[in-house]
Amino acid sequence: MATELLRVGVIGTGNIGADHVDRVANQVSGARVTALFDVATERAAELAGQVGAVAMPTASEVISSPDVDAIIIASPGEFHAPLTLECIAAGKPVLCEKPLAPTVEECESVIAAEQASGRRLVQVGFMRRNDAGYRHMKNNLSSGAIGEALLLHCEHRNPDVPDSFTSQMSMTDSVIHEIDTARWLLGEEIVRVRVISGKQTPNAAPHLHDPQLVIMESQSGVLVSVEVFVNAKYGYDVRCEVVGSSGVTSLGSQDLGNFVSDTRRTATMPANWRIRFGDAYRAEIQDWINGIAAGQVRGANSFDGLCATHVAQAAVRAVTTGTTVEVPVLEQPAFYH
Ligand code: NAD
Ligand code: ISE
Repeated sequence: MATELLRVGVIGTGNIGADHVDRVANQVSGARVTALFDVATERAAELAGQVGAVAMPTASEVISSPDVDAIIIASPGEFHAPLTLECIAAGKPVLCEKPLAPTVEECESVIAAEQASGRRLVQVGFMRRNDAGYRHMKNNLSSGAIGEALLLHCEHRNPDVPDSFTSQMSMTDSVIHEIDTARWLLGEEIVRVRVISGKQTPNAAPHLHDPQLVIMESQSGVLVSVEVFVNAKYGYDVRCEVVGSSGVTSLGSQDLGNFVSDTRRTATMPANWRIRFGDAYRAEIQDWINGIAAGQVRGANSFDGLCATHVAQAAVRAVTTGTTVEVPVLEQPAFYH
């Protein structure tokens, strides 16, 4: 007998939402897209036509639809918490893009509702946990191959950002990935954060500090440095290195292959996050679908989302005040063990 496909609704069909629609429809197994919503109704309708789904008039109708078993939220961050709360109230699993919510209070409301529902339903889109390179680093750490982690160095370079992008958004939109990665790789919490801005690139809008250097410290004292440079121009470049007590494990700039012409060898690198993390997004969505079939949340959960937002908010305060900001260490509820 053929297995029933998971029926997925997608809310927000912009950059990453449209990619997720394509992934569910064409790149992974076990699911199909049945309903979409975007405030840009024409875009949602066009996409729905391409994948045999229905464009619905509101997000609430997607969530409550009897033709939807699970939901992906890919709207801007400010709508994540209210939509996630609706999914929990409907008892439906949800993959919410990062951040779980921009404020700690909203993340807490999601955690409270999820626990009250008695079922873990929420996964947060920290897809670097599904990237082969980061997984390799995590294995090298947990196997003891490099000894004890002492330092974690990260680089996060985007080619460019719109003029509306702020120094604070470098923390909440970009560095939040390194915050989750650091927690996941080190297996402990970040306890303080400081942000330093030095010489400015001439390519950033005048209001944006770019690049910035974020220095964090973990519970056991591991120092985590993140260079965030969102107008690096030359490409999308994410690198990471853990220095351990007896070795080093790292993830370099991604090489997409090279060509030789006119006596020159040219290497190609990703132009954006879509290309760099394409395999990771696919693995994330496949794992989410498989997890739902097994009644599990396999990726970052809403407690991870809360912790990441706590650190990101501390980093925002660090940008604004120029001081070192302490981050409270939260006790993980047994529900999320
Ligand atoms: P985007 O602006 O391209 O797309 C957002 C879409 O949401 C737009 O089509 C917009 O019309 C729609 N929208 C706005 N208000 C809405 C509402 N109330 N209900 C439903 N739809 C609404 O943005 P994006 O780059 O696709 O980012 C969307 C989310 O995904 C953000 O939270 C972002 O942080 C996250 N994101 C994650 C990654 C990643 O690497 N995991 C990469 C990019 C974006
Ligand atoms: C974007 O929103 C993402 O989440 C990408 O993964 C990240 O690299 C980029 O800096 C963000 O703007």
